[in-house]
Amino acid sequence: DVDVVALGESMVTFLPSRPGRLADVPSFDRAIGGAESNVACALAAFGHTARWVSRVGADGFGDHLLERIAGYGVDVTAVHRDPGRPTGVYFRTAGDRGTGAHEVAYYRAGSAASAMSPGNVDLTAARSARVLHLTGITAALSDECRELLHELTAPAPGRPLISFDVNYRPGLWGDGEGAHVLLELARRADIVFVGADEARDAWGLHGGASIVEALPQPDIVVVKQGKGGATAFARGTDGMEDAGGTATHVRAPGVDVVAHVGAGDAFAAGFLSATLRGLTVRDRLRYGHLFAAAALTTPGDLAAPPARGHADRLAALDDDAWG
Ligand code: KDG
Repeated sequence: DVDVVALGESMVTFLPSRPGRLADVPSFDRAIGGAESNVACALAAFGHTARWVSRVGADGFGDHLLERIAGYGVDVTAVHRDPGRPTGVYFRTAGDRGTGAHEVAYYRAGSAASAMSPGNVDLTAARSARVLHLTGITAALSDECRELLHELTAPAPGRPLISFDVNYRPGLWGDGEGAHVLLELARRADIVFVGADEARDAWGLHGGASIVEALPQPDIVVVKQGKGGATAFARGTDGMEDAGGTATHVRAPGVDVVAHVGAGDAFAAGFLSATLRGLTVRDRLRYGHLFAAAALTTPGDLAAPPARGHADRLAALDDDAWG
């Protein structure tokens, strides 16, 4: 088994060459995006074994995604090529740094990945991992994708630890449509990542206590509060040391934000890395923040994680340094 499998759609991403509205930006630089492959890439770059499971078109953009993601050391051999459907792409504005509203334009309806289903994805490759990382984005892509998530999160003996990042994308869901689906999936996971803002927008839940009450099943629910840090609510059935329904809060280090996109993925990667290493909940949160800091200070969706020795030294600083 590999340490982590991440399953989901990745896209070629076009980032504006200068700030402004999509209507005004004259040219774009090509990058890659995809919440799940971002997690796989960060983990592989940090030294874990990681596999990405997905579908891409039999087109140049599909080639590019495979090359770039494999370049991080991720195993892409279980990614299927679909000659009948294109690779998804998306455009977005820089958004951050006070340049106005953040715009995202997806061209992914009918993409190769949106046709993922239990019948055309290598389920064995997806399950041969210590951790299987999934996100709510996949649930928004199609009924087949939703069925696939249902299948992979079904309780089964020996299933990998299921990590689920809610990743609420209002632009992919109709009004109020995602709330129930995302809650159902989160309840079937072992580790849940959710932004306090997402819980409010998707579920109308305010604050950690109400989120944990709505998610009684997972072992750990991590509520991210942006600059305010993150709180992990642990129930302790996976053998962690400070188990027992405790809440652990770790403040986020202050950084000069270049772009928020990809920070949540980086946080999940850092947290999962520390989970795989058997570290305490507090340390899992610290690694989450360290990976997120690296992503927040780079413009693309996909950020390299901090160097391992550097991250280990920072995570080991005493409580005073972490505030
Ligand atoms: O988390 C970053 C992602 O939002 C980005 O890479 C694209 O996966 C993506 C999506 O569907 O929004």
